[in-house]
Amino acid sequence: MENFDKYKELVNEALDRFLEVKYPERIWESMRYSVLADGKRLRPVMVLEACRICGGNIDTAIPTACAIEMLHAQSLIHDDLPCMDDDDLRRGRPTNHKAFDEATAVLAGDALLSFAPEVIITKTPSVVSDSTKLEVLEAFLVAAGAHKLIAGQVVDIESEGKTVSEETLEFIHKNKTSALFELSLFCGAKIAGASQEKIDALQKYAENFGLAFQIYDDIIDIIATTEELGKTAGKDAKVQKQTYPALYGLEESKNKVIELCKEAKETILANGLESSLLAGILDIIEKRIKK
Ligand code: GRG
Repeated sequence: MENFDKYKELVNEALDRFLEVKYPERIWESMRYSVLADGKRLRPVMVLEACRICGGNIDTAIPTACAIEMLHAQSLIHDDLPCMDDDDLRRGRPTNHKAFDEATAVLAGDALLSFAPEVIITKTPSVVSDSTKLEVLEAFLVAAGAHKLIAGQVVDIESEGKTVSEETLEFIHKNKTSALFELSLFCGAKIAGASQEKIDALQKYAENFGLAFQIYDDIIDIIATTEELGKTAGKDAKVQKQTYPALYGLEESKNKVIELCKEAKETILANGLESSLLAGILDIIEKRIKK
């Protein structure tokens, strides 16, 4: 896919640089362990692509792209803890608390959560105005906290073992999953100085993409192996997690993913946002779901 690998390489190189090991080494090693593990880098790639298609210079968005990947890694470290999902495997290797210990994993997550906005403030080139930086920071903090990510996680935990409505399920997905895609596209577009119209279209894409991606993630939890996933397969059913496939079955879930991908694609096309990358990610999900 055009630009994806190039962006991924730029992000990996910058993450490695920003997360240089300092004293005390153990905390930085633990942060690096999870952030630099082999993830798809979807969120930072979206930051850079939004910046490019809105006419910006992608170099100016790299610190924000890295900060969002750090936030994502933090949410995965904490999500895997024994007090939450209690998972042993993530990104094809032992989870942070298994490789280090629980206290270190909690602290590595906390440290990433405060280091990420620090990176936005200290590493964003000065061609980006302070007011834009402030808007990016506000969006970052709103997404990371009780308004979004944590709200989604709390309702998700409360819902385990219960039958929930479609609205509740969408609330969880919108806040746990779509929120970081919305944040990524918003920040990339803002840094490029995009119009409100383009920002709105990207937000709509992110909302539909996020929901499609989460339902797809829940479908592959059922149909793929642990080896293919790099995390424990079949976990959702085991803990009676409320997911779209659990509530509506595989076929209806696949149809929902296809419908959401179609809507997301139409949104970018209708708003003149030419991106083979944003359209290509949707094609990959659709193709895998139809197999
Ligand atoms: C922000 C303080 C604070 C806490 C976070 C734990 C928590 C609260 C939220 C959980 C968020 C979570 C785990 C959402 C799941 C989203 C999801 C589909 C993750 C998998 O994303 P991929 O497939 O993963 O992009 P890779 O490894 O490829 O990056």
